[in-house]
Amino acid sequence: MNSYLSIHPEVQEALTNGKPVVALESTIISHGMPYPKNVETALAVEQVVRDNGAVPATIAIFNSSCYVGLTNEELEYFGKAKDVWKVSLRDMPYVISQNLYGATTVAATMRIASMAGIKVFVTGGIGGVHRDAEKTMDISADLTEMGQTSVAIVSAGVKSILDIGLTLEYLETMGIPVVTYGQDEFPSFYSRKSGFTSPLRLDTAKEIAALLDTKWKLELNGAVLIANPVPAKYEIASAEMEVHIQQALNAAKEKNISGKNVTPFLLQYIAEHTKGESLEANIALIKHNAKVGAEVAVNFASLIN
Ligand code: PSU
Ligand code: MN
Repeated sequence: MNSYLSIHPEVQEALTNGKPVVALESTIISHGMPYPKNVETALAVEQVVRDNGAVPATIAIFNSSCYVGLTNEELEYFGKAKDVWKVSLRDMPYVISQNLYGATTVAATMRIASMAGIKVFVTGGIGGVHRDAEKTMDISADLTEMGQTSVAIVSAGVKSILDIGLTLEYLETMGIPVVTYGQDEFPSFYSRKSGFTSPLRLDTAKEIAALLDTKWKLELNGAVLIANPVPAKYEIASAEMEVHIQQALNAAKEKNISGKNVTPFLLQYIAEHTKGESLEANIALIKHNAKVGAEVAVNFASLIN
């Protein structure tokens, strides 16, 4: 056992007995949503995972250790505290050796989930290739991590703060299957549409689990990205979001926002300027992702046991 891992006893019991487990990230709690909605959502998402037959394992860093499965009090801390680091792969050794609090991104969460033996991970939106990346080189470590770590990620597609076309190209280069659940078009987080046809489509959790099992038995290491469209009722039209996204991008440029601050800045700007609507969509889609992720984890566990 890796000495930097602290696995919650309930999660450990499930892993030991081959029961389905779903990993969840903490950057979305500390840096992706305002308090107290972030904590309420994190708790509700864990409950959705349980209701659908899997054990939730929210991942974060503290006490110089990677925690897999948090208590409600720990979740509350990560939602409330202001001094929590946003931890991608490159930040892990610093935050652990300095004994700081770290909320893990998709990249860091995937890696820690994989260390613990968890195969399915649910989030809202992934990082990707940013607009203007040909000038800024801003490509999320989420993508390079997906190229090497064998965990399935359920997200609501790619947010259009990113360049969706370039992100899909990058995923293809890295050999990462991109499967949209139940429709032909790749979704763009707030919207079920993006203008891009999904590279692959599957209509059942069972078929997705079979794809995962096949990929990894072929020793094709790396992630599978499962894009789950936002429920239609909560969808926000792309044209409406584009106005806010353009304003957010302009504000980021004016303020010279760079590096790891870009994504949190854009997310916060958009959340503030679209008020309740985008937050409500965000909460609805992550709960829906949790349901699909749990179903995939349940089907995958039944295949390998
Ligand atoms: N996109 C969202 N919500 C989020 C993030 C991205 O819609 O909360 C977070 C995730 O934790 C993701 C990270 O892994 O931002 C990507 O950051 P960066 O672009 O700096 O790699
Ligand atoms: Mn970046």
